[in-house]
Amino acid sequence: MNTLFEPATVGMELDQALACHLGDVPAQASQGLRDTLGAMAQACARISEIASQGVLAGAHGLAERSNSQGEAQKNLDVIAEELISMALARCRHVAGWASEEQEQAQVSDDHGTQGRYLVVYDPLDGSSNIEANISIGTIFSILPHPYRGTTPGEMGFMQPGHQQIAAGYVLYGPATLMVLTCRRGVLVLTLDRTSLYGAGPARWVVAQDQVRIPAATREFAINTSNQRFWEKPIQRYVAECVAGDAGPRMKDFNMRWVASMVAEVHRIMTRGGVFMYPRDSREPRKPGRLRLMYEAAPMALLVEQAGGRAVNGTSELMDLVPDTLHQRVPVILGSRDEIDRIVGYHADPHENVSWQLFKTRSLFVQPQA
Ligand code: AFP
Repeated sequence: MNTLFEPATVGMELDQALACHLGDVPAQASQGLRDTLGAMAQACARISEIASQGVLAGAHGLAERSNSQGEAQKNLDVIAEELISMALARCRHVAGWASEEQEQAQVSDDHGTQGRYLVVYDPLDGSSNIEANISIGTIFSILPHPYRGTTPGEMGFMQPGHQQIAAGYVLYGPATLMVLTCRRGVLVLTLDRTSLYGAGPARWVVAQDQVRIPAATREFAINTSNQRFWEKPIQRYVAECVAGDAGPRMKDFNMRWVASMVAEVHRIMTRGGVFMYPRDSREPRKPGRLRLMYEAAPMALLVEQAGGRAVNGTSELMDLVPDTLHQRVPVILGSRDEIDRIVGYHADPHENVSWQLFKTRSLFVQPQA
């Protein structure tokens, strides 16, 4: 993990570390955000406990229903959704929430008008990996309730990523980690699993603070089985990486694809890299696979807070104003130098003529003797 220095919060528990990060925020607002993040943290600790029990906790297999997107739900999707929505319903600072698993936004029965925050989340990202025992995660975003005193309608959720007050993910891997930001740098906390079996709340302990993503990298992540459907700038960028030191980049690259966005982003947080789920021509009306509000935007805030960049190819992801809760977008994020290059390719007015040159004249491949 790239940290600039060993900050004072390392070794602190979640609420104490948040108090440090939010030292400049008025106490009432600070306490509201701390309580809300604390509620999310406790729900995710429970998800971790169940996920780590696998079939023994009924966490595998398909549920007998589909989500609002018509996607088959896994048992753990349903369990995670119920744990998080119940935790948010009990939190007096949360006016409403929206989930990948629910078509409509939910309004809190008790705090719908006075709650400060709206929470948007993907309760379990990477579900196709559950039975394969590959890392999965939860992604969440905290927005201001724009019309306090009234109950939040769906329009209240339609805020660009720049409006986020906080964002985070929980990675259920060999260790369970929570990575979050309140716009004052990126914290990494480790779940102390021994606390799950005590009488008190789960303990999250700061392992790193002020994480920095290296600007340069030689590692990229994309599902290359979709290569023939990509737009030219992505085809060019990936082909140049694959060409390695024999191609225009004149250096070799490494590729990864876990099919779990949370795991990919966390690898980037630890050593840099590029993650791409670009638009492709399979379904021209579908601008991408990933959701703006509860996947792209929270990850964009985290990546940018750690010094990286997050775009859709031509615009910063956090500038995009959602039209609908479940809107999809292309996602390209990670080490800033590489994202800058990819944005440059998208802006290339000559349709990548230089790349065509490499392909046809093999400038970098020595002719066979
Ligand atoms: P699931 O939650 O359906 O497994 O999707 C995970 C995801 O949204 C994201 O976490 C991955 O990066 C991406 O989809 C993987 O998509 P492919 O299966 O098309 O590679």
